Amino acid sequence: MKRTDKACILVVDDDPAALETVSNCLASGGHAPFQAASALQAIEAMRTRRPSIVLCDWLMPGMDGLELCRSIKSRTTDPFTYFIMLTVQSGKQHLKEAFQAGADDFLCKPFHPDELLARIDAGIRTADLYDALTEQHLAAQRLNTELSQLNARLRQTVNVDELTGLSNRRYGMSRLKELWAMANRYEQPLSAAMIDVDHFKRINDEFGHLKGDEILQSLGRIMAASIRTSDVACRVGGEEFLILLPGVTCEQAYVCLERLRIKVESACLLGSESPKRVTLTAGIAHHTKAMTKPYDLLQAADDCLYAGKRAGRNRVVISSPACAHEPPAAQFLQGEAKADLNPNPDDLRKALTRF
Ligand code: GH3
Ligand code: MG
Ligand code: MG
Repeated sequence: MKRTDKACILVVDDDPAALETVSNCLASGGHAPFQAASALQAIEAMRTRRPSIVLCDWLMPGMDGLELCRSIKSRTTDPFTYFIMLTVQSGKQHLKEAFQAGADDFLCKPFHPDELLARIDAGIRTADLYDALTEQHLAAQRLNTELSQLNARLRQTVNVDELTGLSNRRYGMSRLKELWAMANRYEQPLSAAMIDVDHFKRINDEFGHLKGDEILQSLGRIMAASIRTSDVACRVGGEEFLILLPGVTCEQAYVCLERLRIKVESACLLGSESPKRVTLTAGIAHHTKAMTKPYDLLQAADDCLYAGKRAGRNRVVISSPACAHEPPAAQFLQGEAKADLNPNPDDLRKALTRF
């Protein structure tokens, strides 16, 4: 809690005459102290007024000045309070005991008014310095929190595609490098699917760019819902997507992408009268020992994608030489030369249910 008054001084003494003497002396120095006639009253005043300085008698009935000092100094969450012990106990042992209890200064009664005012000034300077440091510390903490939030947002924007909410190309490429290294080291399967929306330019031309954007957003949602958490789906270009499937063979990837293709074909319709379907073509490649770099995997998937485009679109094409265990049906898919022999996706799906 913040103080109500920075130079607020609390005088604590069970002797009303002593309270008056000290208060008058402080008033002569331009201060406006307030009073407490016991340690308990002082504790209540600490809570409500937040004084910078407590000028306290030692010997009081009930809680004495030493205990009050310990109690005030043990409250680490409160603002700093400069504690001056004002006592008739002038021995060095008493002085030592007061400082050990946390007192910041020690003054013997009877005191000289100038000395009391000089010590009060020193106390105000110290309390002000503590307040300034606390303020700086709080400001630094606020700044740190803001910075962490900004950093989290920055990390998010650096890796996420704004339109679809999927990962972006940068993130996809960095994950590809990691997954490629894992596939090499542990000889685990790794498949990649390049996906391109069919005739998207026509969609934009016919229904407008905004509708085109909505379609891309729907595709993003469908893709995100269709993959496993270990898969990585990202938008790599305008209407082009990449899905990385670690631990997944080419045949399993085919089943996954074929399911996605069917979902998109049935979910994304454009126009109300004789609605047009949005379709996509996908090319799948599988990590092989013959490949020397991650780009080879993307290139192989891209080759399949374009073979699929040439063969009539709305299909999934797999790069069969890349498959560790080539499915019988995949014989139709070997190489670009045979691309137009691509089977009807339904026939291929039936054949692949065995895998
Ligand atoms: P194909 O079946 O051969 O892939 O034909 P296509 O028309 O999809 O391919 P093309 O590369 O000729 O056109 C892609 C279009 O995608 C052109 C471009 O205006 C559009 N496009 C790219 N980025 C965005 C985008 O963020 N929003 C929208 N609405 N359209 C985009
Ligand atoms: Mg396209
Ligand atoms: Mg394209």
